Amino acid sequence: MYMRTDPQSLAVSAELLASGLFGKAVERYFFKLSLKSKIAMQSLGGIALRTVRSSQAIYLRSAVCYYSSSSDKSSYKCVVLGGGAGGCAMASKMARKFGAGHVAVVEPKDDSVSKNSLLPADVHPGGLWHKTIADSRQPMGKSIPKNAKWIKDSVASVDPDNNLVTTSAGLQLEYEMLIVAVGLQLDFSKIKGSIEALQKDPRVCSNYSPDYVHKTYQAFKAFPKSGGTAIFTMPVMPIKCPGAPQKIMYLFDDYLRTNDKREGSKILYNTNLPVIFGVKKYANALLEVVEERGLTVNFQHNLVEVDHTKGEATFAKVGLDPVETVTMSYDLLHIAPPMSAPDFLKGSPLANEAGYVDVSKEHLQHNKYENVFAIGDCSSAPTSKTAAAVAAESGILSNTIDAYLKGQKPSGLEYDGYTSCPLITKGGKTILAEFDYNAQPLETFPINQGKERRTMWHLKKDFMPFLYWNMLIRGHWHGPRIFRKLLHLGMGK
Ligand code: UQ1
Repeated sequence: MYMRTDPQSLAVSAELLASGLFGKAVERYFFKLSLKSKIAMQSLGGIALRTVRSSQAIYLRSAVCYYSSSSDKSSYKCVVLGGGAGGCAMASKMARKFGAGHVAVVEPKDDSVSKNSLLPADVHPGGLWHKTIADSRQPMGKSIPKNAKWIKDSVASVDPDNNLVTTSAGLQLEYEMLIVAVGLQLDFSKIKGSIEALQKDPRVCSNYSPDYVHKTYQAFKAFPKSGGTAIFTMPVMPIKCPGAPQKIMYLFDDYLRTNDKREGSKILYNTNLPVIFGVKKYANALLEVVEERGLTVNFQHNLVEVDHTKGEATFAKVGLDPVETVTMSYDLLHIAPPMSAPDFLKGSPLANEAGYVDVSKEHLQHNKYENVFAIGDCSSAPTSKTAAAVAAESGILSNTIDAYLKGQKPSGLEYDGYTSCPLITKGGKTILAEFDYNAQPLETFPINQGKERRTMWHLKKDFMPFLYWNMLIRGHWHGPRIFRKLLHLGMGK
């Protein structure tokens, strides 16, 4: 029945429905059923009703229960919130599964931006990187699958008890299954003066913001030839792409060296964390890089204020009671802002206490609402939030949804937290960190990935964008697990 979605059927159905109490009763009844019984009802009802030609009116009424397309309310088998990597990957999979017209993607942005854009790919410093900002994005309409409906709006609220999403423009979307993939929001407002500094001070930049990423390379170029102080900040976790705040520092160091400006300059990495990286193997490798390049790391320094009129940044020293602050002058300040779950999610029935979608970390299915799933940065899965994690999660979630549609509990392969961070340590060199929930390395290649390597730089620079745009967001890339198994001859994890 739910196949009858063409406008004429719907128009007729709408009329019949409006004029008949019976139709309303059927509608209410159908929406109260669980998805499993709905599917059973659809099949049984479909067979029965199709054979009784005289009951066409009832048939049409039932059809409209699924696709009542009045101007402010519509229904879908699957609604996906978010058009980022996870949203597009899952929308592609679901649209292939359910066919055209059954999947909606709610996403307000015009452009689709690769997580690569958080990385120096966007910055393109002085020929170190043969890519431009434009390479890291494409129009959203190209990323959202053609056979899914793009609803260009943001989410105002989700009512999972009634399977209903309301958008900011007041549109109501009824769903049978909901996939939440809304990412994280950037909380620049938590750093006093940072937004004004980003708007007005050419020395202040952030690769995390699509609005200010273009300033980074400008700030590189404007850095005083006579020397100065550059500060790169790392906020309270979790953030997306947690390697990005230090990668840009390594590229800046490289930029200064290439342009004969390094002498007389101080480069500081002021991080809220007590470690440079959460996995010991890679942390040790990075500490060697930092030492060799003469970079200063100030642990447990959290950026709290920027005064661009004085060119000063103030940091709270973490863990001290009473809190102590230290103010430093800058000639370049790269800000990685704190992040959090989008506001509509915080405090919603879908969220855990921290505001993330409360899903099982093994199967990504909601802990309370079995027809709700999450992927990517907005989920409560305690992995490091990267596109590589999204890739691995998309394979797991696909299995979870298949099991759900068969009325089964998810079983089989569990998500091990696989994530990856290609740590660019200079133009031409990358440490490819790959690890799991337990911060244990989970490396694809049978070589020591803790070493800076040119091969990994090429993998990152030349292959990852292809993988992202052509495989991941189309729902065809589930991470390198199979290759890891093959390359390790089936041994290891
Ligand atoms: C990966 O799967 C992925 O997602 C597409 C990334 O983001 C763009 C990555 O950076 C990395 C490293 C991986 C892992 C892939 C391989 C082949 C090791």
